[in-house]
Formats: sequence, structure tokens, C-alpha cells
Amino acid sequence: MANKNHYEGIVTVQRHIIEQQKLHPEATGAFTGVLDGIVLATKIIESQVRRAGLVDIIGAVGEVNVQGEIVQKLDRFANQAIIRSLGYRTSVGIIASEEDNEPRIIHPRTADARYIVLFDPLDGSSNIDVNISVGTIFSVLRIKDPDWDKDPVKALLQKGIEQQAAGYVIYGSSTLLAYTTGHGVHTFTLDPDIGAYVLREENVRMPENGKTYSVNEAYSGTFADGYRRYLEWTKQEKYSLRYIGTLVADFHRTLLRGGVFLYPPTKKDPSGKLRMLYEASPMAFLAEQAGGMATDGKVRILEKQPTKLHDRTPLIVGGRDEVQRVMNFVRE
Ligand code: P6P
Repeated sequence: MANKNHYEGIVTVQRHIIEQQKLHPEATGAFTGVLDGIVLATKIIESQVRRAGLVDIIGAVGEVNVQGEIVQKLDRFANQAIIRSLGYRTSVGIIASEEDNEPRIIHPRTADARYIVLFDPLDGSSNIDVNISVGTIFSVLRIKDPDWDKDPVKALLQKGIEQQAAGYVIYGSSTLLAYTTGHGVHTFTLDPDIGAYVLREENVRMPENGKTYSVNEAYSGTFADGYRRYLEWTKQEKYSLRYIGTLVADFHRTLLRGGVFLYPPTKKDPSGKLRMLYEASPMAFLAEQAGGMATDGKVRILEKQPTKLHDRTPLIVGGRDEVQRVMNFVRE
């Protein structure tokens, strides 16, 4: 019996995106091209993340970004990789990065510039030097404003419910891509032998319950009272605490095993630390598409109207029942 070709019938992310495209009758191949550009960028980033420590790519570049965070060499590399991979996709009009003060207009008013891509090129980058998982997060919006190239910030200040696609790549024990276009959450593992993301699971469902909470409890002294009472409750109920300090990794565990991730308002970050447009919003889209829930403690993340590119927000995201319970404590 000839050795059955191991790759016979595999579903790559490109094939999956094309099939998803058919669910968006109004979309054209342009949408596929945008996601394909993001996929290419994450493969380029992964090639360097995998070599961190072997090549001069770890450590800081000696600068501070718009967030006031020390820019890691891999941050800069990842940012450039995404900008270049999207740069020649004429369907992308605007890109906006956690690393850049302002959005970039990629193709001024070309006929087919119709998408905005927002991203955190390397989430959790401070963990690179100690070999903890890091990630890339992306969100895709449609250009709706006819004068988008005159005021790109105004064009991208859209509620999370307007997202056309969202996803992340986690550079961990394996490299995994998760994405949604509004028709479920689907995950893919990068097969280094063929350089392709291969389908791992379709229509991932987040468990409604899970006795895991994920929070940086060092800040609990400055949390509002409701959060502190919730944390006391978790101990009575024998919950486990899991906290990696990389949103993508903490979210991915919550997506697969349930539980709840929370980053409440703190004294240092009274509006929350996580960024609305390219961290909380894409994660909220994915969570809801997997049957979960995402709020800022009061309102649904996807309904919040951003006011600035680098807006921050509190984030409580996870299984429906777990998030609801946190909100009940916060509302009391
Ligand atoms: P803290 C990483 O810097 C990040 O933006 C998220 O990936 C992560 O969830 C959070 O900050 C960790 O913040 O204050 O617990 O170190």
C-alpha cells in the first residue's frame, strides 16, 4: 500500500479563507488578499521569534513607544513585517499599529482601497527574553467614510461590531492562528515543514463555565470593591489562577478551557490597560463568535464607541456564565 500522502486533503488557512469568502457575497477577492497578507506577516514574524536568542533580535532598541513601553527589537521587526506584507495590497487603505503614534495611509484613494487593518504586532513582547509565549493580534474594518484619506483616524474609530475579521497568532509551543469573519472561530497550526497554517479546529466553542480566573492580582489592592469581592469568592469556590501576562496566551487558554480573563481599572490605568481597537475589540469579536462574552465590567465591548486610536478599556472576557458572575459582583 503506497504511503498515503500525509498532506492529502489538508485544509490550509488560505483555502479556508476563500471558502469563508463565499459567506460574504458582498466581499471580493480583496478581502482574501488582506487576510493572506496578515498570514504572510505572521510567518515572517514567527521565523524570527523562533530564532530569538540565536540572532541579535532580542532585547530593546533603546526607544520608548507611544504607549510609553520600551520597544523590543522584535516589536520593531514585527511592525515592519506587517506594514510590508500589507503595503502592496491595494485593497488596504489604512493600517494602524500599537507601535505607531498615528495610522498610516497605505494607498491614497485607490479605487479598491476598502479595508483598514489594526494590529498589535507583538503582544506581550516583554516576555520574549524569558521564552514565554507572545502573539500578534489583528482587526479588519471596512472603509466607510468617503473622505477616509483626509482623516484616517476618524475613519477607523468604529465600534467593534463593525469588524469584518479579527484574529491572533500565538507564538507558543506551536504557532497557532485563530480567526473569525463572523462565521465562527477557526484555528490553524503552522506546519514548519511546508510553511502552511493547517486547519486544526473549526467553529471552536468556549466552555460557558470554567473554574479558572486570569488576572494580575498584584493590582487587586486598587481594584474597585466588586472585583475584590469576586476574587474572594473565587478562593471560596477553589478556582485556579492562571496568568501568563500575554493577552493572546491568556485568552487562548480561556477560549479552549473556559474561565475568565479580567483586566479591571487600576489606579495606574483607571481606564484599563488594554487597548480598545487592536486588543479588546478583536478578542471580544472572537469570544462572542465562540459563544463567550466580553464586557468592560458594565457594557459589551463590541458596542463601545472608541474616541482615540490608542483608547484603553477594562476587559472581562471568557465563558458566558463566568463573565456574567464577575459583572454581578461589580454591579452590586
Ligand atoms: P500586566 C502585555 O504587555 C499586555 O499588553 C497584555 O498582553 C497583557 O495581558 C497585559 O499587558 C499584562 O499587563 O500589567 O499584568 O503586566
